[in-house]
Amino acid sequence: MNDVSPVLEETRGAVRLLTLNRRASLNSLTPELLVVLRQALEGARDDAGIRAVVLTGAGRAFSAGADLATASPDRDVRALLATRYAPVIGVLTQMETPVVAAINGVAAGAGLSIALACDLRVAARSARLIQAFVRIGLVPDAGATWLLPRLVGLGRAMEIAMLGDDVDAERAERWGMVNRVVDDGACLDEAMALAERLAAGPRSVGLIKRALRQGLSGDLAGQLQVEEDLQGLAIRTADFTEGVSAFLEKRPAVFQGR
Ligand code: T3D
Repeated sequence: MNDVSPVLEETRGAVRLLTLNRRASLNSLTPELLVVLRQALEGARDDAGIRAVVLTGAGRAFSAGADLATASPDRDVRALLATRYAPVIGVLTQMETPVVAAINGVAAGAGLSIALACDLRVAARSARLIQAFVRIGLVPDAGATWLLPRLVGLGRAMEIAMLGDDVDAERAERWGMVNRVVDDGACLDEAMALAERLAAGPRSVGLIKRALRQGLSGDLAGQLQVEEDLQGLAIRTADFTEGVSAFLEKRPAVFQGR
């Protein structure tokens, strides 16, 4: 019996670091890993002391997607997607706590979908992002067909998904799939630095995430309403009071995330 967790958790100040941990198969995704990952994300979401999350992979990969060693045409893939993958994508995109992906190496298939569902992405220079589904006769899943065109536009999404070619880190940055490319050894440090900045930010960081995520699905009139609601919340936070006081007193603001 293997008692090593498929997702490692570590707390660094106000940042929770989650590491996909099946390195022998490039952190391929099993139903068990997806359950543990969802629980770890929910734990971070529900912990008042955690104000940002970093998600990365152990070893030389972020994740190579679904574990193909156990894939089979007989599998109830609809149930698998609905009960294992969708909840992970749901919590990643709906939790107010921002999530930064440190794409330390290859991210393929549903492993890439999970990275695309994070709020910011830092890629190691040697990382490859691969919509590998078409290579094995599948359709992109775990939100990829929704997330990818919103990041790169429809034309580029068509190319990436239908050809399934490797997208190197530099092209991923040019096309908007990742926010930063850094030297290989610096990927986690850069992601942690971004997460620490977010963790030191005001409560409105989480409200901004909500606003931008909701805006992807709605129309302008609806979004103006979303902004009214969220600004109504933001203006009553202690962080807004602190932000204005700090501005008037010409000093850096010290936010508490509330
Ligand atoms: O049923 C369902 O679950 C449906 C849901 C599907 C969602 C999906 O994610 S479908 C897409 C699944 N992923 C892939 O098709 C990618 C498969 N992997 C690759 O194409 C390559 O491994 C990579 C391009 C990612 C990396 O290539 P490379 O040359 O750097 O590494 P490698 O030698 O191919 O892999 C290293 C080891 O990891 C190797 O095992 P070994 O020979 O050392 O014992 C390889 O078999 C294993 N591995 C890599 N990817 C997977 C995997 N084992 C299981 N599942 C994998 N996805």
